[in-house]
Amino acid sequence: MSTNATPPDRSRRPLSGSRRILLACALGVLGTITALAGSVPAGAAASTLGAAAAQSGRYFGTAISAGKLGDSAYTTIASREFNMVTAENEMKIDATEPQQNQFNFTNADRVYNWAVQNGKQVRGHTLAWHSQQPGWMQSMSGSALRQAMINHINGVMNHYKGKIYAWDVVNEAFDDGNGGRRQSNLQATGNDWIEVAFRTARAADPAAKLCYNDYNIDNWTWAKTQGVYNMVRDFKSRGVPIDCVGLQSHFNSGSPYNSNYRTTISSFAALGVDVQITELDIQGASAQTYAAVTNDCLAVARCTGITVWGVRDQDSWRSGDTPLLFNGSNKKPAYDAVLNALNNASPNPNPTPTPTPTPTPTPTPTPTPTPTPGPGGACSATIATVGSWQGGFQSTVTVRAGNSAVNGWTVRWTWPGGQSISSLWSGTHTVSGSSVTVRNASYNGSVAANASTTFGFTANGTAATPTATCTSP
Ligand code: 9MR
Repeated sequence: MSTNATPPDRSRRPLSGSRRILLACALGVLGTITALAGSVPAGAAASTLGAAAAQSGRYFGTAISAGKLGDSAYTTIASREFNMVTAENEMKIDATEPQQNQFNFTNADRVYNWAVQNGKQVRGHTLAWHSQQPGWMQSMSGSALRQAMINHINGVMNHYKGKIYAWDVVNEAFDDGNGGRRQSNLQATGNDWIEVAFRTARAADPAAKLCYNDYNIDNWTWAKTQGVYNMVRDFKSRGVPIDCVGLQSHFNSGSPYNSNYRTTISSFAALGVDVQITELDIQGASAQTYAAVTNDCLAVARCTGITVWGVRDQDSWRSGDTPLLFNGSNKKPAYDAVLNALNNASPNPNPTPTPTPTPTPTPTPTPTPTPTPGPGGACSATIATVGSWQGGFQSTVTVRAGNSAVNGWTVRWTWPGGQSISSLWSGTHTVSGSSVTVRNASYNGSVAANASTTFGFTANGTAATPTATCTSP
């Protein structure tokens, strides 16, 4: 971690100050309550979007750009109004892993630190996407790309482990027209790339909600909406770990708001996932449409929050559409409409449950063989199952040096019952029958005396933890 701030872990639930207030009211002790950040006394209207949303246990967020954090007009509004932050570009793949295996969190941390220092939670955006890939990834394919995707998810989620409310694990993986998958280099690695991404993400940070995020899945009648709905239903039925669906909700004349939006939200929620409106902007910013969107979210208990895609119109990726809530420092009519809707919400009757960890968690207790400190250069390896599902599992292998440093290592094991590796990261592997040989990657071959490194894999078959041997040249 290189973040300067170490915030409390608030990743599991949106703000709940108002619920505490209401409870206190019922106990008749209102007069003794000290103000809670982001909350309002019962009966009074909240004066900011974040505080108003918190009254029903929800959040109201915005996209933030690191490059604008020096603009005090921008930060004044952003810090006052919102209690959730998404980095507009800074946590994307090209920003966080510009060269393969060289992670860079400089700008991502600027946004993250600004958010937590101003009392906000953070949505992570995004880990696996066909767009904004760094050049090295764009030119990859097949198992190398699959492995690079897994490695990227692990690298970024590990950096922010325990600190992110929800991650957009996979972004925009569906085709606009037909409800099928979008063609991309990631899709070409095999149709299971999305579930592998989610399983990897769950193992990397079990505290974060894991979302699938897309645009043009707002209108319930559209094929793309149905395609994503069917995928989420399938994931839930097979125990693929998914906690939420992000409806980007970029509304314009080509993709207008439709009153069946509430059906979309409630239908996804009925599958057992949260719904978050993740990138809201509306061409022309009709106050009526902004109110309708807000009320549609408020009508569904598992619609846990709304994020607008920028602070002021001038900050929007579509600034010509004037689609946001502020014109310069001025609140637009749409702002008042959203604030009123939030203030009129009844307390969420069924606030967000704690995210369920992997629905079919079978963390196999792994016997931990004591590493045998051997002669100079010796190493040991231990395989642990971190998650499993019908027909597959994911493991982490810890490679530990003995009393001397090792420079290069090889781990070998034999599968007991027909297992096979589907994807392996932080190492390179070869297979001969049931025997697996894994050699270090370029960046993790050197392990100091008594220190350790890890690699990981997903595999087909019944979870197994065979004894592994480790040798060092
Ligand atoms: O707002 C983002 C803009 O600054 C970038 O140039 C653009 C590049 O892809 O991405 C924009 O954000 C997108 C988001 O990451 C995913 N959904 C669509 C958003 C608008 O294009």
